[in-house]
Parts: sequence; structure tokens; C-alpha cells
Amino acid sequence: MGSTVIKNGTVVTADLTYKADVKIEGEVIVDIGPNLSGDAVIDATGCYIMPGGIDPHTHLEMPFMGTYSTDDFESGTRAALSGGTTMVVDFCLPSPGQSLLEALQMWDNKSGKASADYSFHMAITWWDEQVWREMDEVVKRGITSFKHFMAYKGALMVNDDELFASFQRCADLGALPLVHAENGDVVAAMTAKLLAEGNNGPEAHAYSRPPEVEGEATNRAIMIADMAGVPLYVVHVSSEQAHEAIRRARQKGMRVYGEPLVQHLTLDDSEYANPDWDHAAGRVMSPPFRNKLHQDSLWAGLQSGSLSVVATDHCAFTIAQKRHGIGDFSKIPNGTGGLEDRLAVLWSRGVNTGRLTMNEFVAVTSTNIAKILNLYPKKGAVLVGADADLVVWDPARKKTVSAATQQSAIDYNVFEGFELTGLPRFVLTRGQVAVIENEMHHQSGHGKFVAREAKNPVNQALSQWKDIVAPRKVQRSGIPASGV
Ligand code: DUC
Ligand code: ZN
Ligand code: ZN
Ligand code: ZN
Repeated sequence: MGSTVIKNGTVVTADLTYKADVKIEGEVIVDIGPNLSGDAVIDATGCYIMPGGIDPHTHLEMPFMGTYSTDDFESGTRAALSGGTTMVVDFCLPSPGQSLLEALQMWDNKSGKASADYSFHMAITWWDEQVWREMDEVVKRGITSFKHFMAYKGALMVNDDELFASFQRCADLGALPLVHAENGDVVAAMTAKLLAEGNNGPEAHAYSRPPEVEGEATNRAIMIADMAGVPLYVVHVSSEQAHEAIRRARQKGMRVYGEPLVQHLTLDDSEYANPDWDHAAGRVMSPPFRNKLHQDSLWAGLQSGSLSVVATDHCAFTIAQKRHGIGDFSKIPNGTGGLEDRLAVLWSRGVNTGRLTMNEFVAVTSTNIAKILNLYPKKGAVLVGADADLVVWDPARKKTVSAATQQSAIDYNVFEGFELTGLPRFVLTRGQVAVIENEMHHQSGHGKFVAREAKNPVNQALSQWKDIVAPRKVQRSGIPASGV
């Protein structure tokens, strides 16, 4: 097999920036250094050579709220590659009562058409002994993270006793629990009240789930994780309240990871005040967009390291699907796209504005994710032996985001009209060139499932933890007689 050398570029990793050529043979990086030669050359003059993006949070072709998310593993991974994301981690979602292994079979079937590599998180949407048992088999198949919904009452939500039991099981298995942290009981009550009072438009969606429901649930999940002795990953952190709970836990020494979304970093709640119903409904997702103060908090968290990764929660519905919720906002399928634009939007709004360094950009879009999910250094690295999942990033290329030219299969884009500077020139997936500027050379079926190891450390940060696993029984000389 011939070799390829990426020449004349600057390698940018999570901790280093240096001039070097990168040589690829087959699917992996075989050499990094000056003046390398190979059978084919990719010219990276003026560009940065970075690890491909990893989006740890997608919902492709997922049954949800009476429909299926429209981007599937074909259009979803194509969209990902076009924007420099070379791996996605998708949520396998058993319907309540369904076997985890049966759901996994469905996800295996759906993902065969992926053009980029992928892994799965398993959702725990119900609880009994069968689920407890199957979690072990799921881990053996290389799926070592379990997602829990604290919202979507009456559908996907799990209660605190189930959360605690599942977190303890994760601790036993060396797996990582994830939470969607919103207080589902309060959201359900607020939704009913708003609808009863005639507030049925998409703007009421945001009123039904204020930052407090997220802050409360985030803190509750953190405390339950600590009692279970397990690290915790909080998906789509959108508010200062949730961020504060994470900061506090980390400051105490707990392994708690926060994942803001690029949408929450760059779009705010004024979107719901748009008089066009379709526009506002197209932005309905959970948690909803917040005001600018929350956005500042999220950016600060990325800068200081209290928030670890940037994802999209890509769960894309067409406007026709969104219209299922006309007259009742609680029936608008929750979700937005973002997979395709995550890197470029974060670069333009983060790196070009000085809020993030290039190295921080690589850390939060790729390397940190790879480390937290035990994919590193196969993924998330520019190192000899790593998969050649690479993006050759041209900081001068420009585009205006438009649904008319996107790869995603839906008919709008939440970033419509964003002027972006900094885009991929080339994208490689395991050594194959999948993208050359606007040209797609991806190959459906090229994407492979990446199994992960269960090797999460237990959380032993708080002193009480040891007493919970090994309670000290007090020996007493006598027990008083009962009654008076
Ligand atoms: N939030 C969304 O907006 N969509 C998918 C699931 C979720 O939690
Ligand atoms: Zn969620
Ligand atoms: Zn999600
Ligand atoms: Zn071509």
C-alpha cells in the first residue's frame, strides 16, 4: 500500500504547535517530522494539521417523540466529515422494557452505512434485574458509557433509586455514567401549567425548563454519583447553575465532566421570540437556548477547564416534523442539527475571537473527549500509531452557513447566515481522503465501530465514600429496653 505525506503544514495538538510533515501508511500515522517523503503528497501550506473532531453526542435515525430524527448514519456521518469531524458517539436508545442487547442489534444494523468511525453510549431508559445483567454484556461489547435521562417523565426518565442503582453498576463495571440533567417532574408540572394557561407556542418550551431545573438535577446527579463512587459526565450543560455544580464538584476533587454544546455557546433565547413559528420551533431542544450570561459562563468554563468538551447533541428534524407540535409546544420534537458546523462555528466564535487558543480548541473538540471515553491515543491524537483521522484546517477559508448547501438531510440550519472564517481543506478518515474543500469523497460503509475499554477510575474524592462502601458498625454494651 502506498504512503501519503501531508507536507508544509503546522501540527496543532491539545498541547503543542509545531512545523512538521505527517506520514500515513494504510490507516495510521507512521511518521511525524521534517522533510518526509511518500508516494502521494497532500499540500497543507498555510494550514494546521489537527486530530479530526470527535462529536461525543449524536442521535442518528433515533425514534423520538413520535418520529425518527432525520439524519441517519449516512447523512449524519457525511455531514460530520464535511466539517472535519471524523468520529461520532451515538446514543443507543432501548425503548422502555426493551432488552439492551436487542436495541444494540438495531443500532448495529443502522450504522452499517456510516462513512466515519463511530461508537455508542447505551441509554438506561428503564430498570430491573435484566438491565442490570445486560449492562455487563454491553460493556464486553466495547460500550462503556451509560446515559440516563432525568427528564422526559413518562417516557425515558429514570428515578433517583434507578439512577443510584445504575451508577453503582457502572462503578462495578468500570463504566462511565452520563446524565441528561433536568428535573423531569418540575418540567412536566410547568409544561402542564403553561399549556393550561394557553401558552402553547414554541417560546413556552423555554419557560417550561428554566436553568434552575438543570442546576438542581445536575447537583443531584453529582451527589448520587459520589455516593455510588463513580465519575460522572453531564451532557449538554447549558446554564451557569449546572456549570456551578460541576465546578464545585471538581474543586472538591471529583471526576465530573461537563459538555456544553456549540449551539448553547453561540445562540441565545431570543431565537424563541422570533415571530416565525417555524424558526422558533426549529430551535426547540432540551435544554433550551439561554441568555447571554449563561453563554459567558460556558465560555469561561472552557477557558478555565471546568467544562471539558464541546458537542452538538445532533438530533435533526425537518420543519414538517417540527410542525407536529403546532398548538402544543410539548409535541415539537426536541432537537437541532450542528454536527456539520461544530468545528467551524467554534473556531470562528472561539479561536478567532481570542476566547480559545488553537490547542484548547483541539482539546475540547477531540482530545479531551478521546481521553474521557477511553479512545485515546487511537483517536484524538497526532501521534505515530494513531489512526490517521486528520483535518487539514485552513484558517483563511470562508463560508456563510446555509441550509441550501449543507450535507445534513434537514431543510434548515440553526446557524443560517453565520459568517465563518476557518474551514477544513482536507479531511482524512483512517488514511482515506474523504473531503477536499467542498468536494465529498466519502464512502458509505467505510466507518467502523470502535470498541472501548471499561477502565474508568472510581471516584474516591469525598471522605464519606469509604464509609458508604464499608460502614463501621458501632459495638454497644447494651441496648435500652423499648417503650416508656
Ligand atoms: N434533547 C434534545 O433536544 N434532543 C434529543 C434528546 C435531548 O435530550
Ligand atoms: Zn439530552
Ligand atoms: Zn442528546
Ligand atoms: Zn475530486
